[in-house]
Amino acid sequence: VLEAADRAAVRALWLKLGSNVGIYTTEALERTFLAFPSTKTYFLHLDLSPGSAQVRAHGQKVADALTLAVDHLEDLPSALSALRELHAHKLRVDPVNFQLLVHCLLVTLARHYPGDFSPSLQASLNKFLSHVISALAPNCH
Ligand code: ZNH
Repeated sequence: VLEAADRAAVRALWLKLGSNVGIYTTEALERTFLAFPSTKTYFLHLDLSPGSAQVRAHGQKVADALTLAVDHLEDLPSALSALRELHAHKLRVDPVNFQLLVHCLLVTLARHYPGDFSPSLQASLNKFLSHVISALAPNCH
């Protein structure tokens, strides 16, 4: 479970992001595809060219899932259970890829919110995102 200070830091950042979560998640996806090209193999059926509307639409879905997670910090495994099912059994995403996306999301947020991105915010976000990806990974619960 995340500590109260971590939860408060994540909620405060999410309030600040507001409706821009999708924009930053999309940038994080684009960075992931560029920096770690092997991640693209899961998305060969999508148009991955720069500025792609399909990547933007997928980015918005991932963003909405992250916002759902922020709204359920006390119980991520059950909030994300359907998505765990999807990623583990249907999409069969190798969990190492989750770390790559998280890395790119942190870089993206640090770039857009340099004044907020203290080491302690980084630590809280990293804990939050680690909980999210462990709730998405197979054999959690
Ligand atoms: Zn994932 C999908 C979330 C990561 C791959 N995803 C998806 C969705 C969501 C998500 C929400 C949608 C679903 C429906 O529609 O129902 N993811 C997510 C999150 C994360 C992720 C939250 C983290 C954090 N994924 C991921 C990764 C990968 C993936 C890392 C690889 C690389 N996903 C995927 C795919 C899909 C998805 C492939 C499908 C797409 C389409 O559209 O087809």
